[in-house]
Amino acid sequence: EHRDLQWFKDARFGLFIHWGLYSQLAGSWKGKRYYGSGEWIMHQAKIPVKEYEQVAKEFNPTDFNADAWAQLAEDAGIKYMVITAKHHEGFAMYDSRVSDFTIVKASPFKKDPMKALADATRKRNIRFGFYYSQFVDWHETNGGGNEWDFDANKKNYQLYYQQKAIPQLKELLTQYGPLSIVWFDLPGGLSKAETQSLVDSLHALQPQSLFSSRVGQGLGDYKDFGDSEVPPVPIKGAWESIYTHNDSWGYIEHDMNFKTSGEIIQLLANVASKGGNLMLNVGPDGKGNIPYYSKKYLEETGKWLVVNGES
Ligand code: JFZ
Repeated sequence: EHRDLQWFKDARFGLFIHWGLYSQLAGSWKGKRYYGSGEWIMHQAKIPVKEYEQVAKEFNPTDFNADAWAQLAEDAGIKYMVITAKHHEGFAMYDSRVSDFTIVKASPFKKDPMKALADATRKRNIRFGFYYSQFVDWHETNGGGNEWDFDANKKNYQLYYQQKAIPQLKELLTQYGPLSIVWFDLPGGLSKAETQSLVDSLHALQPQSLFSSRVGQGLGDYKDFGDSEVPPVPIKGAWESIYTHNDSWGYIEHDMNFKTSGEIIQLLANVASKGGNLMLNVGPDGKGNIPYYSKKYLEETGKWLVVNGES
């Protein structure tokens, strides 16, 4: 297959967005504050599925504005956007028929923000893609990772892939127009042959869509380095470094350790000098607002790029 990697190699700068029910929790559960990766709070606090489901009832991101997010990306000089359609918590941030645990069915918001974002980015020629946690799903009996509610020895990962992950990935690849990227994460539960058939069946739906290396078994279309990792020397081929703007991927109210625009520009230059892309993450809050400092420093970065950058 001849998948077009040129746009990706030329892109240099992507925006990663982690947004889900964890954004509503904002790093706190039952009065206790957590730090690190806010999107891992269900795991950190060992929150039972039944209790975690209640968070959806409080999640109503009425400030969400797809055009404002896409405009910020454009102003920052960003060429592609990847957003969490479903993270490890198992909550679909889009209209899924496969599960009831979705923003449309389980939250008072009732709308599909991913549809709006797909449209808003397309209007601005920003490439669009979804992050999807294909193995880890703490909401499901047979999903990877939740061993506080469910017995690890009784898990049937194949069943989870058949009943949730694959049907949801097919929805994402058929209902949002062209997807430039499907950003898989943390592989598990599948052999190389099974991963190959997963990849083939999904690529059949959108042959041009690039799959991240974390689809597993060396079957991705480009290479992702570990979090906050830049190779020491130039690397050939298509690759990406991922960093988050502060210390967490998902929104944490008490995490103010944001990189300044100067630091973002240095990071961009370092990654670009080695031949790769920087995908920088922001974590919008439970109301749908991108944090003030993320907006400010991204806008400053974009202004610098207009004056000093290539495009
Ligand atoms: C994963 C997720 O668990 C995390 O919540 C976040 O979404 C991040 C972008 O991806 O975490 C990882 C996955 C792989 C590595 C490190 C963290 N790795 O390969 O170094």
